[in-house]
Amino acid sequence: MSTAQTQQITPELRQWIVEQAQAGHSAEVVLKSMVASGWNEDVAIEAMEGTLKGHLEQQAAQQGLPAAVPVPDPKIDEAPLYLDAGDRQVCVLQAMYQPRVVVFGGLLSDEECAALIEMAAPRLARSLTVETKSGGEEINADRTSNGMFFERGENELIRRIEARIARLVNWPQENGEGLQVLHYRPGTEYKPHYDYFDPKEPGTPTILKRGGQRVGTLIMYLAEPEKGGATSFPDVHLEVAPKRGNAVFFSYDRAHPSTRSLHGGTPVLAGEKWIATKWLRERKFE
Ligand code: PD2
Ligand code: ZN
Repeated sequence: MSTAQTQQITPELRQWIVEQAQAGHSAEVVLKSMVASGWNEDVAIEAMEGTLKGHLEQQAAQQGLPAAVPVPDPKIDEAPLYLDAGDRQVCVLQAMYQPRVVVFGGLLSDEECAALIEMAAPRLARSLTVETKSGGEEINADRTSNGMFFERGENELIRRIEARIARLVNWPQENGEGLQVLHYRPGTEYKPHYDYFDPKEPGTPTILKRGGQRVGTLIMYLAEPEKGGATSFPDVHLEVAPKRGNAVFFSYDRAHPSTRSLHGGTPVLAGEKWIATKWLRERKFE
């Protein structure tokens, strides 16, 4: 029998791991000290991950936070420069852990961006947001862009992009809402908001019947404004430039501000901004 199979993760070990974290020791230091005292590295990593995750979840529940759920997650733990998205290699330009934000380069080709805009343009209308009081839709003064939704799998291009996204963020295609295209003229913006549905609003249970909560967002830039129009994350003072073909992905594992997933589209100051947004749900969206 190997060492990894014989070493047991006991309650005492879990307690010790929590104490080390509470004392401010980094995961690296704790791992080194476990390995130095004879723990197999894989067992030590498993013990630390499982223990700390469980501990954080327990604390969150004590504070009355909604339970954390699995989220889409690009596989970037080994810091690859490119990810295989099936029919395209996509560049990983930037990553942040809290909030989980990943910026991709070259997710769409210039031709794909142009084709999406051309197909969406005749179908644009003033953007609506889901009205959480009733579960219906309303015009929202915080969102001054024009927009439209494609049906999921509506045509060959949409199917190709949806398959690429599913592979990139490791999330089933069927959990995605239809792709939404938004057009911002100078002066228009999308004020900071959360993409998850507020559990306190009376219309939310109705919305959640169709696929559960939103757990991730991918914003793809189709046309770049000359000035302004970044996607901002005010809690962490991050701004992502709206560069054509690039995209910003972020996830939120509970419907709560502690995810620091507050984000907005800053006002376009010159030129026009076009984006396509893919919102990802917990379960099949139908
Ligand atoms: O256009 C953006 O940058 C933006 C900002 C915030 C888009 C969205 N939210 C969205 O589509 O959810
Ligand atoms: Zn948003």
